[in-house]
This record gives sequence, C-alpha cells and structure tokens, in this order.
Amino acid sequence: MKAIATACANIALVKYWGKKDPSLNTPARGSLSVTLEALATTTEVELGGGAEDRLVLGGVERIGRELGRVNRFLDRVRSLAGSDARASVRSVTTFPIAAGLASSASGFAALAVAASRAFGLDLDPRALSQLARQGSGSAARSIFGGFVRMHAGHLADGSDAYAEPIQRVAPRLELRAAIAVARAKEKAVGSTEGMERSRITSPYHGAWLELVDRDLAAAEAALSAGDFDRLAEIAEGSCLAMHADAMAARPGIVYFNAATCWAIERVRALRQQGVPVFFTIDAGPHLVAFTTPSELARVRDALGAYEGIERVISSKVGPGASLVDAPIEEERP
Ligand code: 2P0
Repeated sequence: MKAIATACANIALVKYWGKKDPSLNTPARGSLSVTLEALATTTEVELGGGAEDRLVLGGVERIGRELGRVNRFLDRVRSLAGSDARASVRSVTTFPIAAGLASSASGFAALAVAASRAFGLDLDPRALSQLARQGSGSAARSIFGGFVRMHAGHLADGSDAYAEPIQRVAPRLELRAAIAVARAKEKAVGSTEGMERSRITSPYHGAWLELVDRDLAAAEAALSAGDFDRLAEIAEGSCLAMHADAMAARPGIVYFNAATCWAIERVRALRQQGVPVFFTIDAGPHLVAFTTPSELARVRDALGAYEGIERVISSKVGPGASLVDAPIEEERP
C-alpha cells in the first residue's frame, strides 16, 4: 500500500515549552497556533520492499538520528495496525529544512496522515492529532488548518492530549505572515532538549507554566472578538516569556541572533507608525511577523532590508493536513 499526504507547518501564538511526560510526548500545558500555508511538507509512505524502514528527505537518504525518530514513529503506527511491514518514506518541503522552520510539525503531521492510510488505518482527525503528537508535540496542531488549540489533557495515557480547530474566530481577523528567515547555522539546542533543560534548571519555568493558561484564555477571547491589538500583546508576551525561561536555564539557551533582535525592533517601530503588526519567534532565530493583508508587502519589505535576513517568506493562513493524489517531485540533491 502507498499513500501520500501534505501538511503545513504552524507557529504558536501561545507557546508550548515543557513536557508533562517525555515518554508519551505530552505537553505540560496547552498551546495555540496558526497554520502557515507557505511552509508545507508532502510525504509518501510505501509499504514493503525491504527489511528496514527507509527515509529520503529532499532527495537525500537519511540514516542515524533522523531515521531513528521516523522508525520509532512507524513502530507506533505498526502497533496500531497490527502489522510488521517496513515502510519507505519520501518527503519534500517547500522550504529549507536546515533553516529550522518547524519542519518537524509539518513533517510528522504529513507522516501521520500518510502512514496511517498506508497501513490501512482509518483514523479521525483527533486520533491523527494524537498520533502526530507522538512524533513531535507541535505536529499535533498541524493536522488542522486556521487557528488551532492544543490541549494538554489530564489522562495518564496521553489520549486526551490532542489539538482541535478553534471555531470562534471573528471573520474580520484576517492575518498574513511574513517569515523572516535569518542567516544561521543549524541550531545548537533542539526544542526537545531545550524544553527539558528549561524544566529542570530554569528558575523561571514555574512562572512560565503559570502564565500559559491565562494567555490561552485571553487569546481565545481576542480571536472571537477579532481584537488584533490584544492578540498582538498576548503573542509577543508569550513568545518573550518562553525565551526568558530558556535564557534563564543553566547553561542559558539563546535562540535569538542579531537579525532576530533587529527584526523585533523593526516590528515595534512599524507598530509605532500605526502598522498593525506583531511578532513571534520559535526555538530558532527566525521571526514571524503577523499583519493584515493590506500591510503585508510593507512588513515584508521592511524585514527584508537587513543583511542578516536571508529572505522573507509571505504566507496566508493554511489548511489542515490531507491525503493527496499527485506523486511527489523530488528536487535533485
Ligand atoms: C511551539 N516549539 O509551541 C513551541 C515554541 C518551539 C518553540 O513546539 O519535542 O518540535 O518534538 O515535541 O514540537 C517545537 O518543539 O518538540 C515547539 P517535540 P517540537 O511551537
């Protein structure tokens, strides 16, 4: 059996930073995200044809850590399906994976949809979200389009830790994203390690966790009211508090570089000039600015003016993950 699926990355406006149970990959708190159309992964899963799982990303065969993570994920799918078939996984993205742009979110969401179908499972979106979470916490959100709410859940087995779309969003709140890709080497500290180090050593981690539920409730209220300014305040606050938690870990984790700091100032200067815009930053140096459709070109041009920013990708709010018919086209390595 063969199946192909596509999924978009997402970026959290109220961040996930800290796990409840690392073995189940359940988050300590909920989170709230926006799915980004421009950052998409398409993945093909084909069963049979070998004694081991295989992984080809962007036309390059992967072994070691990357294959190991996919192999462990496929083991979960195999146990759900009662199968021991090995799979060949091929995946392409519309953006450079090395740039650290949430490739695990779109990657594991696309893999959850394609692999579950290839193994003959018929999972509903909630079950797919739960499955994707076991690959990567943020992938649970990429099963859905638009604004998405991740639930931390209460059950010991993690079965109520899934995401769902937020229904109550005022139609006038139409967002566009300008993703400022900073020139950078591969990130020094991965998210999984960064959040564990923060949990164990950061004196701010407890305060960070206390903030999340309040921010989630306030962000959902801002979405239903269509209150851009309030959403801006919450998203920047959640982002900076998450980074403060990471920076206060021992040794401290600093994901920002000079381009990130420059872009923060630029976004705030634009806002001073009356442009509706706010930023958020994940576990890396890239800044994502959100604005209105009419101001997108201005924000994109402003962020692209710094030599430390390699390029700016514009994006609409994206759809949820889905099966697709078209075969994937691999670029040559
Ligand atoms: C988020 N991040 O809410 C937060 C904000 C990064 C910063 O979720 O360990 O790759 O695979 O569950 O989902 C990135 O971490 O972590 C992330 P794992 P994941 O988007």
